[in-house]
Amino acid sequence: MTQILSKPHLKQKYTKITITPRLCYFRSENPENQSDFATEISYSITRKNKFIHPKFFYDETGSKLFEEICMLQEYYLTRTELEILQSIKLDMANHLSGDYALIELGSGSATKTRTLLEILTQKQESVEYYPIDISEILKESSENLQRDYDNLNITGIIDQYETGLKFIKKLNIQNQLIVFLGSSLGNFKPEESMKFLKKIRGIMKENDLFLLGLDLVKDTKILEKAYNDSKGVTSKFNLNLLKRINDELAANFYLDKFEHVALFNNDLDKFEHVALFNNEEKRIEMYLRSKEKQEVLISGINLVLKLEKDELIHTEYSYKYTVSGINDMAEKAGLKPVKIWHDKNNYFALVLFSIKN
Ligand code: AVJ
Repeated sequence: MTQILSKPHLKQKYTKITITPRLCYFRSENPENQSDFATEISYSITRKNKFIHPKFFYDETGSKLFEEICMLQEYYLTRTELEILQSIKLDMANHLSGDYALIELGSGSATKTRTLLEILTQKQESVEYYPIDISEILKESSENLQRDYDNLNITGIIDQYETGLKFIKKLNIQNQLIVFLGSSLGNFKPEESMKFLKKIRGIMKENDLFLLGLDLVKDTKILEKAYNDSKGVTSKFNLNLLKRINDELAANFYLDKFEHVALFNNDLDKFEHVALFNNEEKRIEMYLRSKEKQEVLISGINLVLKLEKDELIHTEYSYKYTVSGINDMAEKAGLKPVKIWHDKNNYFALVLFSIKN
């Protein structure tokens, strides 16, 4: 999960693409590219503890699989967060005095965003919306949104979060409502989350608000089911990382879940999805397990990868939170919790912060 090979310090250049007078994008000229993928994979997969960074889940196939995960019965997160958002509309509106611009980190398909846009577009004469997302999915969802709200102006930023935030800071927007939903913060380790929250704190001014969606600690069985669904979508989402390496780095990871992958003489799939809750660390841990001792040729990076039987490749952490943990985190990041909402089962929380002064 180390970030050492990403380069957030590099000066970013952006290309502006104007679609309509109310819709434009800025695309970073320095996004995640092929050589980054190759460089990061050749580093991370040759460590003693092999890993693949979770940001690589979201190619086109992976993004679609994630959308599918969000609709699964076992994956309560998306549904529950949406339920909370719908139930707090009035309350939320009362926290917004004056006009606000909406800034969203990781907007994805923007389904949940609609609940917030409904509040803002009804209250305000016009609304400025700045979605930041690394995925080009942003274009599709933004076009749909601008069709549905005629007093909405969208400036999309296609970039990684950290550089996207720097871009926003330069715009010096008054009254920002920053949102980071879906418990995406959970992908970061505690020290990385703290850095990230401080970055968000760093772009906030007096009246600004920050809405954060976090998954809460709960019964282990419920948590583990959410990441081991009966339809096997999460398994496919996880294995898609190896398919990407096969396709993009010319490797021969054998996966029978993806029938069209070129095969040798195997008649078994040699990797399996593993997800379990680590109670000490309060996180779901995802891995790909090598079902047998094997060697995988990754021609694109000139590597023969040796794997032992049952060896694990780590692919994701998904941290779960407690209310007291959230309060501690906020305190350290210089954020003041204004309000915490949750669903009736206490599965998920939405936290509204202002800056602490
Ligand atoms: C998008 C990071 C919030 O951790 O629940 C879903 C990703 N991984 N199923 C999560 C994910 C497996 C998801 N986040």
